[in-house]
Amino acid sequence: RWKEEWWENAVIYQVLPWSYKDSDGDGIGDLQGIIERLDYIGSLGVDAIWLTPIFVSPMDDLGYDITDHHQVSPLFGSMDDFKCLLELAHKRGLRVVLDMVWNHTSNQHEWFQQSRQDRNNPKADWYVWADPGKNGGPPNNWLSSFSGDSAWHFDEIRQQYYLANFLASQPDLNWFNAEVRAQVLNCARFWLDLGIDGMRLDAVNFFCHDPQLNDNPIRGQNDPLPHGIDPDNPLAKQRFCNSFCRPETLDMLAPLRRLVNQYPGVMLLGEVIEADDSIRLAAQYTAGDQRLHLAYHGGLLFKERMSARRLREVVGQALEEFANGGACWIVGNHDFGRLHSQWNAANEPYPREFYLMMAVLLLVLPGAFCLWQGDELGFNEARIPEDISPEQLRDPFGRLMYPKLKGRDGSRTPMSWTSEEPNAGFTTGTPWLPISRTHFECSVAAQQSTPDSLLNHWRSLLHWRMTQPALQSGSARLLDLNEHVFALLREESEQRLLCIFNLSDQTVSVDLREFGPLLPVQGIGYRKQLDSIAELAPWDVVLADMPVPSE
Ligand code: TEU
Repeated sequence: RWKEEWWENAVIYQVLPWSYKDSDGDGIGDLQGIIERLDYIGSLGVDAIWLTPIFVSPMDDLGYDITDHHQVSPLFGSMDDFKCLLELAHKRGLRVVLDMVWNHTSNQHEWFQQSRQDRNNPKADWYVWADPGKNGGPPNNWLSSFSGDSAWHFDEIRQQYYLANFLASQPDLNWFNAEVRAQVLNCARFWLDLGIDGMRLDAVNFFCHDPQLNDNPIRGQNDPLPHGIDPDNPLAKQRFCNSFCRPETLDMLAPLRRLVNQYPGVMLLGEVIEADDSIRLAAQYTAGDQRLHLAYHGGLLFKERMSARRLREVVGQALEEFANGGACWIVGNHDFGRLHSQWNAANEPYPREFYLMMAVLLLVLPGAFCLWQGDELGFNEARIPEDISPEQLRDPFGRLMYPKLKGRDGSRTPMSWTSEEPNAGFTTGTPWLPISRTHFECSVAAQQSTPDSLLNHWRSLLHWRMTQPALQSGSARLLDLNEHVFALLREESEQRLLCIFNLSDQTVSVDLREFGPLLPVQGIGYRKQLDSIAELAPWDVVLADMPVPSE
């Protein structure tokens, strides 16, 4: 290995325990199910597993609403199951990252139940409480990211409003309270002592709010709309710089980082999604050595069709903002849909070559990458029937936005293990979300036995990537070869790797003479022969080694 720390260029496989593998027939995946599939995960060639929340919760929001931070939800198994998973993962060289939800708790958490009693109890200040505004309504104009309605909810017992940036049943913790921050450190210490390798910090850019409770600025008619937000969505009307995305949060991460520094090899990964300028904001969370190691951003979550121009903009910005590392890429997850349904607002399907190319492209970008379970199989977004009723949706966000939006269920459906078994081998019971017809065909079993399957392509790329010094720790530079082409030079003292992608459905030719003699890369089945003027078929890839100048 050439890199200093495992996470710098890690591929982190995101596992949703609900949908991975059910071992007991209740229709919901569990920790024993994941244990059964560790060989599969190990065979992919990823560095770590990120488990979405596994803690005790009423499960209003997939477990992002916690009532006990120190216990595993019985829905997924026991603490012993978790310890077993951790040990067996480590045996296979897989690291385990837990999803920590510290922006809010469940309203059923005993902290909130106490906090709401009155204004003087010991936990009175643990959540964000405020008196009604001048008109007797909510204290200000802040909106919930989940409903587009007020983020404030009136509590009848305490006779005050509390802040909830997501569901009403997910009250925001008050990060300005030192006891709350101490509880967070306790929780972190508890899991660190058990030997976990990292923590994903859910909604980390939501931790602090403006203590003055100033209104969010209203977006003017001529202000550019943020990327990926529907103009009809009420959230498009505000800039969320007071209800979240506050600079105060950045300094509050230092004690957590100091704690984590006592556990060598442990990584902190922040979720920093912000509609206006996600890359810039995410980079702030990894700047210096007192914040997070990595942050994932929404740079690649745009809706328009993929193009070389757009990609150059996004990667170019990330190279600048994350000049000292810390970038983590996502192209979809349990919130943002599937790789196979991205960049496709016009609903014109891309050919198979596009996805083969995207796998290479994503794996040569500098920084870490989160691979969402099922994307290695080419899952498309499961179709939610038009006539579905809101009660049939499992995602509370979908229920709140119904019928305009139907939420995130389409990205969260179960893994497909075999093509012939009922429920694709995921469960012997009734799956908690229906398994998409099209997902049966691309099961793990079917693809393992097909040499040129997408799954085998991802696998060989992931293994190849580990052997390429320039991809492990090399610098990255964008090259301007042709308007339809995205090209990147990854450079390290031992290797100079030229990566060229045709981002169009036309054949293009690129002149490679300026790079001198080129060699096809070893260890991956791309082009045995390189011409100095290369013809690239639609969605074609060129990977070439440039000789390293000798000293
Ligand atoms: O997401 C928080 C978040 O910042 C948004 O990405 C949010 O998912 C989006 O606005 C909805 O389209 C995290 C979790 O990833 C998500 O699953 C939880 O629902 C949310 O926090 C609340 O805990």
